[in-house]
Amino acid sequence: MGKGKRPASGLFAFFWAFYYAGERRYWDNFVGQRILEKRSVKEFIMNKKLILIPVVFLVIAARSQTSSQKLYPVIFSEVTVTDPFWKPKMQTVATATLDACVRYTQEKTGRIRNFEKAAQRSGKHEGIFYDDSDVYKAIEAIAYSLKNYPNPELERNTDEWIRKIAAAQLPDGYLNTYYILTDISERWTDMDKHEDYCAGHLIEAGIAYYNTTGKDLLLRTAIRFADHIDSVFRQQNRPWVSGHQEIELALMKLYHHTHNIKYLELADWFLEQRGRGYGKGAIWDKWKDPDYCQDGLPVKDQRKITGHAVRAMYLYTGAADVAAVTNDAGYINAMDSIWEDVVFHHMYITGGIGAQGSNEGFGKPYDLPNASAYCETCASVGMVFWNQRMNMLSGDAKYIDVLERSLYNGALDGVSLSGDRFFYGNPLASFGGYGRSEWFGTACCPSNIARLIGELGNFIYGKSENTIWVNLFVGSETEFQMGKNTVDLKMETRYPWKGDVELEVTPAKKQDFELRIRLPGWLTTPVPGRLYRYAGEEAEPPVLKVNSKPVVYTVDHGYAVIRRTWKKGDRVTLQLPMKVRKVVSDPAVKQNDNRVALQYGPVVYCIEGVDVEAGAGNVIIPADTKFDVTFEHSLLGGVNTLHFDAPVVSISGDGSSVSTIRKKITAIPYFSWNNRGVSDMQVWLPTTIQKIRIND
Ligand code: FUB
Ligand code: ZN
Repeated sequence: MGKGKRPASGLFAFFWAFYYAGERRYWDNFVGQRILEKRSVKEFIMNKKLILIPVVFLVIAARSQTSSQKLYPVIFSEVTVTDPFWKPKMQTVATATLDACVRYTQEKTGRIRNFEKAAQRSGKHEGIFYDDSDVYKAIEAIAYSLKNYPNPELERNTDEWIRKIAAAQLPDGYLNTYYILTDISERWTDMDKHEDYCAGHLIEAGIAYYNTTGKDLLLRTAIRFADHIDSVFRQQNRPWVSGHQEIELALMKLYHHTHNIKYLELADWFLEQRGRGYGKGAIWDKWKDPDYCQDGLPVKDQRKITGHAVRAMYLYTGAADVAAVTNDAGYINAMDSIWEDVVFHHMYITGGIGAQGSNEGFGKPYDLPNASAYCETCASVGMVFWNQRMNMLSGDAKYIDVLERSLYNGALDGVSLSGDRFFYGNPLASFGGYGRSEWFGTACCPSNIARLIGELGNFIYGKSENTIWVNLFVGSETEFQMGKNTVDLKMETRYPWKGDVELEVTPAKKQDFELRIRLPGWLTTPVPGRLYRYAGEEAEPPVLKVNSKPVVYTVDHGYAVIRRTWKKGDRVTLQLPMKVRKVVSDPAVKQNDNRVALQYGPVVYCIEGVDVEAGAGNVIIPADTKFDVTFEHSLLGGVNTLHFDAPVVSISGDGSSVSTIRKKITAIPYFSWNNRGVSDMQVWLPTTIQKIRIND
C-alpha cells in the first residue's frame, strides 16, 4: 500500500491510466515465476475500450488528488519479529497451528477433495457451502508463515493444493466447489451462499502466496474470478448484496497489488449495493431483518452497529480501505459514528465484540453478558483489521489502543498455547465444562487466528512522508526508506509484561524526520469513551528519553512526536508505567454491577478455578486489595501473574453455612485460561459477597 505507487496527479495520472487501464495479464514461466504482460496501447484500443480512458483518467485524477490517508503500514515481510512474547507464538503457529489446519483441510475433512472433484466436474460436495474459504485462509496463513519460517515440505503441499484449486476453475473464471458439484445453474442466485466471500479469501490468499513465494498460479486464478465477478455484476449493473462481506477488502488488496482501478471500482460498487432493498437470499428470509448483514441502510447512512459481528468488521475494513483511496466523506463519517457505537456501547473489556450467539453479533447497547458472551475469535480478528485501517486513515492512536486490546485478549484467547486447540466463542466467564476444540464444523476461526499471528509484522509500524510511526511494542527490526536515505529501526522490549521499550534508530546518513511513538491509551483509560474506567489513583506519566536524556516532545492524536536530526545509533527509551489497574464498567452494564476486572498494561486478567479450590466465582475483591506482579517463567509459557490476598467464600454442600477465609489468590492473563484442563473462570470479579458466583 505504498503511497509512492499511486499516481500523483494530472498528467502523470493520464499516462498512468492509459498504461494500466487495460487488463494486465500474468503468465507462468517454466519455473513458475510471474511474468506480467501489459497490454499495448494499440491492443487496448483494438479491444474497443478506448472510450473508458477519459473516464478512468478523470476518476484517477480526482482520486489521486483527494486521498488523505495519514500513514501506510510497513508490511510484515519487511519486519523481522524478534520479540520474546510474539516470536514463540509465531513459531507455534508455523508448526502446530498450521499442522492442524492442513490436517483438517486435507485429511479429516473433504475440503481439498471438493476441489479435486470439482476439477473432474463430478462427485458429491462434502461439508458446507463456504468451506472453500477455509482452504484459502489456510493458504494465506501458510504464506505469512513461510516468509518467516521456510518449510519446503509445507510449500510443496500447498503448491499441490493450488494446482487443484486452479484446475477446478471454470473456463469463465467462476470458482466455487459447492455450486460446481451441486447445480451450477443455481450459481449467483442466493446472496447468502458466500460465493463472493470465498472469492475474497481466494484473492487474499493469492496475493499473500505470491508475495511470499513469487508463485502466481493462485493469484491468476483469483484475478480470473474477480474479473468474472466484475463482468457478471458491476459491468451489467446487476444488483448483488454480499451476504457475508469480505470481497470488498480483498478487492482493495487486489487494487493495491495490481494498480488496476477496476478492482477499486468493484469494491466501491459492492459497498454501494447495500441498503437499497436489493438483498435477497437465505439470511434475508431467515432474519427478515437486513440489518443482520448491515443491509438496512446504505453504508454511508449507517451510524450504528448492527447484526453479525464478523460481517460488520469485514465490511467496515473494506469501506475504510476504499475511503483511504477516495477520501469519501460518506464512508468516513459513517465509520466514525459506527466505531464510537461499537467502542462506547458494545465492546467487552477484552476487545471482544458480538455479545449474542443468536445472531453471532451485536445486541442492545450495554448488554454485555459474560458467560454467554459470544465474542467470536473471527470478530476480534476483524477488529484488528478494521482498527488498523482506521488508524491508517486518520493517524489517530485510539484505533491502535482498541486494536491492541482485541489482539492481546479477545483474539489471542482464540488459540491454545499449544497452538492446536481453538475457541470459536470467547466468553468472559465459564461455569466449567467449556474448552477449546480441535476443529469446528464451521471452521472459520482456526485459520483466521493463524493468519493474524502470522502477519503480526503488519501492525507494528507505519510510515508516511518524513515520519516513522511506532504503533505496537513488539521486539523487531525493520528498515525505512526516507527519501534517498535508509533508516534502520530496532525495537527491544519485554512488553506486555514490562513497560520498557528501547528503539535504536540508525539512519545511513544524518537526517531530520519525525518519530511518532504511540503513548498507549491504557495509561489513562482502559478504552476510549466511558464504557470502562479505572478505579483508583491516577497513572504515572510515561518517561521518554533520547540517548538517556529527557527529550522534548509534543503529543498529537495519542502519539509522542519527536522531531530532530537523527544520527546513527540514537537510542530512544520509553518507560510505560505498568501497575495492576481495577476496571469498572459504566453502571448501564448491569452484568458488571459491583464487579471489577483486573488489567496490567494491555492485558486483561481472569481467575481460573484451577487456582482456587473454592471456585473462581467465590473470590471477592475489596477496595483496598493490594496486588503483586510476578513473571512466572514456567507457567503458561511464561506470563505475569497477579497475586493478592482476598476473601474467598465457601458454601457448605447443603448450602446451610457460608464461611469466608482470606486466601492468597492468583490471577492469570485471560488469553491463557483453559490451558490447564477445563475449569470455571471469570474476568469480572465481585466486590461484595452479594455478587459471589460466576457471572452470567
Ligand atoms: O459464515 C462464515 C462464518 O461462519 C462467519 O464469519 C462466522 O461468524 C460463522 O457464521
Ligand atoms: Zn470464526
